[in-house]
Amino acid sequence: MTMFPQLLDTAVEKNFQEAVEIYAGLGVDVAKVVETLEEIPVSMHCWQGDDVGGFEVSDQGLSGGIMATGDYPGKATSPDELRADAEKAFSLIPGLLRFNLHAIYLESGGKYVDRDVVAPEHFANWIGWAKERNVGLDFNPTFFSHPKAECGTLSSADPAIREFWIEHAKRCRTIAETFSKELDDTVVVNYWVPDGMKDLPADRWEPRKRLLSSYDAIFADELGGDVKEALEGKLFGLGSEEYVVGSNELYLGYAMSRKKLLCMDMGHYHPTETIHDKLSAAMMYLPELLLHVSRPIRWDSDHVVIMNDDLLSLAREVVRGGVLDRVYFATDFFDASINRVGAWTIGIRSFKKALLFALLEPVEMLRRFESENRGAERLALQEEAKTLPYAAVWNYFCLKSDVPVGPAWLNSMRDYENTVLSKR
Ligand code: RNT
Ligand code: ZN
Repeated sequence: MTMFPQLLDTAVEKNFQEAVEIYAGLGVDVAKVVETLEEIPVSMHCWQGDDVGGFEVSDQGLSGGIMATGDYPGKATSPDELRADAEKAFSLIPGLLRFNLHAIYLESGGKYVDRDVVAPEHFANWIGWAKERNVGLDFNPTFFSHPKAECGTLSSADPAIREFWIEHAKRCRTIAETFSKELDDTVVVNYWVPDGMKDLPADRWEPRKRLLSSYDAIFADELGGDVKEALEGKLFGLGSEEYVVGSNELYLGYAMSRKKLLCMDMGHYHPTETIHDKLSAAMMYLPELLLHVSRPIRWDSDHVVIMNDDLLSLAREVVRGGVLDRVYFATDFFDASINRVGAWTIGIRSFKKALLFALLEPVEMLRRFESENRGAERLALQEEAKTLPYAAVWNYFCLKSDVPVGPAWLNSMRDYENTVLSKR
């Protein structure tokens, strides 16, 4: 079995000191960067751990225009397994993490509890775990994988179906409120509904009107605690290729007029459209945003995040805009074809690396070149930044955070697979 060597602490520290000097020469204060990175929370999505299955007693199967493909062995089949797997991933990822739950991850003691009766008591174990681990929780109502979600949810033409899902959402708000009070923390709730049509609709208007009035009904009551609510639009999904009721424009307007957050998922736009340029536009009007950190490939919006240009561009915009305190980061991908603890770790380590890369860029110099119309220097310095020793800073950050440095985390993943996951 391949064992990846762990770098010596002394080598990590030495390389780090060299990097500090190199960056200082470009006006970048590395110590400050590391401090900033440490404080940026990323909300790790629970659903990579079990392919978006959840723990409802009657298994509905994944539906709603999203799909997890692959059958790599070892997925979590109970809340305890999911918690153990998440903890394993936590031990491999540096810096602050939160945990992002969906309503279908309830624990109902073997009884079937339908969506319109979910309550805080079904999340008591999660709250206990979060307290013990000192990790914040975020939440999502689940508007998919349910017989009443087959022909729309909050935009359905059938008032009884709408009522059912409005009730679900209201109950989820109470759960989030409980999280916030119990953990004395801000909780982000994200609303994503799969409502849409495969082919040319006769009417694009009425479903949108109904969706808006459903949301207005959901949000009618003030919530206690500190709960932030975001709406996530989408261009298309599997089986909703032509029309998705909750589109980006609809939710941008809704978020602005109702003082909610807009959630932008990196995989929810035209296949070649990226979201980094949208931040400085949307945030002229929106105080806060939720970002779903993901990676689209062709028709799929949820591949494991890697440090590609899209990710770097997004990190840059948040950093350069100085809006780290106005943006919430949540990961959203699900790959059932690889080790799931590995998927979480790859994705979130990559995202944190991208944030670090952005924080280390010599932005002051770049801005000066820009104002002096020195385009070659501006471009050259951005290219040179790609070969600056950011990896030395990353390694130091991992060491300081007490997680494996470099590919050594793979030893731990493999060990967990052999001793735990493969026994399931
Ligand atoms: C689906 C959305 C949504 C889901 C999760 C499970 O296209 O991206 O965020 O992935 O709610
Ligand atoms: Zn998403």
